Amino acid sequence: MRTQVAIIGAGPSGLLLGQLLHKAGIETVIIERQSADYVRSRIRAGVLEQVTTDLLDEAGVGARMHQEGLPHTGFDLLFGGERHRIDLRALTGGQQVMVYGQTEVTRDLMAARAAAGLKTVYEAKDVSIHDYDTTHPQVRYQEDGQWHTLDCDFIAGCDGFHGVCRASLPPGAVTEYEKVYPFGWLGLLADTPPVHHELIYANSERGFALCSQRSMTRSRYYLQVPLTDKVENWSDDAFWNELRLRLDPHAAETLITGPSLEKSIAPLRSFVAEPMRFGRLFLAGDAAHIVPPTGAKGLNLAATDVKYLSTALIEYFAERSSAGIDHYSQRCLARIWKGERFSWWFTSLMHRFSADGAIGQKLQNAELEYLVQSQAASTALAENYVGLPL
Ligand code: RFL
Ligand code: PHB
Repeated sequence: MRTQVAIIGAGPSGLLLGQLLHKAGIETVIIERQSADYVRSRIRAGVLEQVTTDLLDEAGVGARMHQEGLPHTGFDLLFGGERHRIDLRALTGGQQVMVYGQTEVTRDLMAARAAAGLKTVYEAKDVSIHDYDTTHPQVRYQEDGQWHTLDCDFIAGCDGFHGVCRASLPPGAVTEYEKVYPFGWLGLLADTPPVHHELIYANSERGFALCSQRSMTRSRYYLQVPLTDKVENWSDDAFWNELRLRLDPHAAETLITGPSLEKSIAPLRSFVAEPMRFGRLFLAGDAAHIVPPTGAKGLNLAATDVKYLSTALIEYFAERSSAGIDHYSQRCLARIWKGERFSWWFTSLMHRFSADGAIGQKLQNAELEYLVQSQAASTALAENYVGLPL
């Protein structure tokens, strides 16, 4: 089999890249390790920047998002038992974010790919990449017990943090920067109305909590938990009780609880691999970088990588110009590091770090008070949250 761009991974990065390239008449084949149902059922991100929604429109998959997504013009910061609204629209000259689940983005992209009759190999086994430092890269994999070879012009490594592409690079080819945080997020999804019409980011003495949502009838909540915690040790009741204790009295009283549809624990990590291009192999999305979810940046950074990569590949195939390809890594990393910085800063501000002791909490409180009192500080938060310009 032969294609122009072999895409490894059918997460949001791989699917969006496939769609943008298809629109430009470039052939792709996606090779995915998991089943389509498994990919569709992963509960992850919920907040899309304008840059991401524009890109989904450009890919021709924005219709349902505009119908069912919830535009948000602000969110609440809760600390010292009180809530303070961050007015994103007022602070950024009219910008907002869109609350629309990654599950739905994935579903829309998969439907568009199927409708266009584009090839995706699900449940591929033993995927490996070869000769990406030549003009004839190859991908090998097993499907239904048979070995296959996919010849291509380029390989896009959209295979997430635990993927095969970055792991295949020779030692020394890549520099990795990493910070692992001493806690995780326990997430719970429930068919209950959200406690508030906007998100609440809470810094409480008992640890961070986040009240998010997927629709007017579906809520997503998170709790900071020790890395040693196991999801089996958290009954739904224990989750709801702990969440109430981290909220302000009004939110705690009005919180509507119900059985969980999903509960899971995710570790928090900051990670960047440099560079993101190796000959004819490109890394994009979580394959190249991870942010802690506090700033809601992961999927959005993945989308901008894909924007830069699709533009570069379209330019290459249309004009045989490698200018875009040559600048891919540098252009992505400039934006990624700003996303990394914001995500690290917001995580540091909102979570309990037991090692920092009482002085750590006092400093956090002082910064939070400054943040809501100073227009300059609120603006810096707001403009990063809605997303920096491309
Ligand atoms: P993905 O989604 O991990 O997809 C990678 C795909 O590659 C496949 N794969 C392979 N395929 C073939 N061969 C192999 N050897 C393979 N190895 C792996 C995998 O099965 C998978 O299908 O990466 P991608 O596409 O780069 O997308 C990145 C986003 O998923 C991620 O950044 C976000 O979910 C992060 N994130 C958030 N981002 C936001 O922008 N806003 C948010 O509100 C937000 N909230 C979150 C989040 C991530 C979270 N978790 C669980 C880490 C909340 C949470 C809790
Ligand atoms: C989510 O809804 O899953 C979500 C929202 C905001 C974040 C992280 C996750 O910062």
